[in-house]
Amino acid sequence: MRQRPYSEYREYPEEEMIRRALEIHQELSRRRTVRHFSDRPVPREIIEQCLLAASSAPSGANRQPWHFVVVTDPATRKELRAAAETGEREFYGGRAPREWLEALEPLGTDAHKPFLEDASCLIAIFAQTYSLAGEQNRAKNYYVTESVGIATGMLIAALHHCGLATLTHTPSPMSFLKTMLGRPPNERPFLLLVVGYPAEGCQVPDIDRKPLEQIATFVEDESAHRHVDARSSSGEKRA
Ligand code: IYR
Repeated sequence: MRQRPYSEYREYPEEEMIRRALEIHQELSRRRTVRHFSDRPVPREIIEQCLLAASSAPSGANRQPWHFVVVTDPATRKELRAAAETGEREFYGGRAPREWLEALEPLGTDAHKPFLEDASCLIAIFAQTYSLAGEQNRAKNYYVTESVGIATGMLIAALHHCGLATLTHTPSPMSFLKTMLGRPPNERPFLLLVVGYPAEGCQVPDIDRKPLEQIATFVEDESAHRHVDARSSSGEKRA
């Protein structure tokens, strides 16, 4: 493939890098999954730009194996809600193992999905298991789940950055999304993203995020540590 200079890369002084790191940590930490939405419409321009941001995600062999169906039509949202609730009633009414239901209990979720109608915008995300590069010309896609997962994460972050709330809804089963939204055979439903403004007085579960020690392990060059210690003002060796 033709190569070109990476002229859009930006380098920052280290102080600014640290400031930016703190800033993105704070901004993303303010994101919460919301389950109560107002019906306030979301400007289409914002959705379009956020989808383009999501679609800049890295993907296996750059196949960009995703498709986003944006549903704002109230009648379609009503139908999607009905179909989702049918499956969810079975899930909560016996199909889900007891252990799974116990894990969900603190979140207070059940088969009622009013947010699918309340929120003004739903984005059904589809994963393309293969690309249709023309009639009868299938091209296998690679790392589809990873690619679509990364794009979805970027979409959620982009929408949050613009001041919109989201809910990653995983109706079970999800096949109705494919039939109701008329998607082609090379696509499988990945996730239904509910997008909008939180309802007035919206409450969220009082959860914690794991501390750094629990989520990360650093494998570092010990000699690099000694170097830093040697430079420290006291000059004392750490215990
Ligand atoms: N699909 C169900 C169940 C559900 C599963 C998980 I894992 C969650 O974090 C939340 C819900 C539902 O949407 O209610």
